Amino acid sequence: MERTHYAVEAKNAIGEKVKIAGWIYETRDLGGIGFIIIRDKTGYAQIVVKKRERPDLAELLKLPKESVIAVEGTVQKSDKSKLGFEIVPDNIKVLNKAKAPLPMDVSGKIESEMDTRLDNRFMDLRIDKVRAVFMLRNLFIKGIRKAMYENDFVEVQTPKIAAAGAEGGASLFPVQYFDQWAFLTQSPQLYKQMLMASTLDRVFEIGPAFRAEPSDTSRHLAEFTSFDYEMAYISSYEDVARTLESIVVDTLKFVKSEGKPWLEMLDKEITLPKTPFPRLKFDDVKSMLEDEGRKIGNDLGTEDERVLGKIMAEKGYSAYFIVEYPEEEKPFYIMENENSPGYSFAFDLDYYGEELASGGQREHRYEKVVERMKKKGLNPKNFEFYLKAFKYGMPPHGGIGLGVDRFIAKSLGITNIREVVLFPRDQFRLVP
Ligand code: AMO
Repeated sequence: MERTHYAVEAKNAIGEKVKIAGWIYETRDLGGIGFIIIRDKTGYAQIVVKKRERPDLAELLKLPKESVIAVEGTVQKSDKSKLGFEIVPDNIKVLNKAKAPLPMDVSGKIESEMDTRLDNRFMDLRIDKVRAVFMLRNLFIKGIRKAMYENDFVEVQTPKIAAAGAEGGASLFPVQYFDQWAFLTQSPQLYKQMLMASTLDRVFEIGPAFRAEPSDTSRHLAEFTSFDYEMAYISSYEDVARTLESIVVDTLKFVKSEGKPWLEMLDKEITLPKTPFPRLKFDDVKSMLEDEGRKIGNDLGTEDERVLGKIMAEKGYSAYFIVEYPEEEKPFYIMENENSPGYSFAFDLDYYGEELASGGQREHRYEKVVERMKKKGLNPKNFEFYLKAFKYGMPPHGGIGLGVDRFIAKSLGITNIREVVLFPRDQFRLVP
């Protein structure tokens, strides 16, 4: 192995022999002595080289920035280095020389355009603040999984190529599937629901979802990461909402405690949302917004959500549910509220003035699902594979879909969702 320690770990190995490896961040030539600062995933280490010990010092210091080297040497304390330690090398090996000039600045001193950064994402990630975002993203995913396992959910993987969409035809991506047409799934909706008739009971998935959305916004992508769960034997949508609230809070607590070094690097803090998250009835939200001079129909637009976000922030809430939406704008799989015609058991979770998740109690009665499909202009024949699961013992159930990229961006106070996605896909970007 070229490495025994990461850069930051070397600090705890004073007096020991270590092997570290990474990219040359900077070199400094002070005549008889030279410094090479290398960077790896964890941070930086300084190599101090004396000319009389390395006659090739000048050459070493001329290595282009971002070349990859491996260093074997002894760690010593250093009061002069701001890292507090340096490495006296026995051996320096050049693993690969970088070409110059670099396609972008990676010192973090000159800010590059978003497009330049995304075109060179591999290099963009060498910037501390960018790397920190993705180390935190890793913790968000880990935190969600941990919370779900603790709540007895089973992790599943459902197909991403399917014969029918669940979230409206306009945003489907067709794919040629052998000699027929198929679609990239917009969400695992149909599959997670079918699993409720399977005894798996409580399932979750973290996976890609595809939407052919031509909208060029800072919160929509053509491919995003969706966190979905579905749970059976609920008695109302409240069971689903309560679960979501605890998953969101537990995940944020986990990231807050495990992500300290990365949060510090970003100079950010995670603020835990005030609990319990308010449950605002759609009609009350409508009145609140109409008092602000907004005209509201059966759904909320981006600007309505933003205004509501402001009102709720003034009351100290960053997360809140909007419950009991009119059924008209909600998908066929949502249960109507029979005691309150025109309304449904659908809810959204909004977070800092933006929709983060939607879900609710589903219609689990075969005849009623078929009825709702027809009402929404869908042909039940195209959904036979799904409807079959409702004929032979489908328990009452509900669930949610949450946009993971939005969750991360909003929690970190990042405006553009592309900042938290490694290789974002939108209508203008298919490579890298
Ligand atoms: P919905 O369509 O509301 O619901 O999607 C759920 C959540 O996914 C996120 N999201 C997106 N994120 C980035 N780019 C996009 N283009 C995009 N579209 C959606 C949002 C949204 O709240 N099947 C239902 C969920 C359910 O009822 O279980 C669904 O997909 O954060």
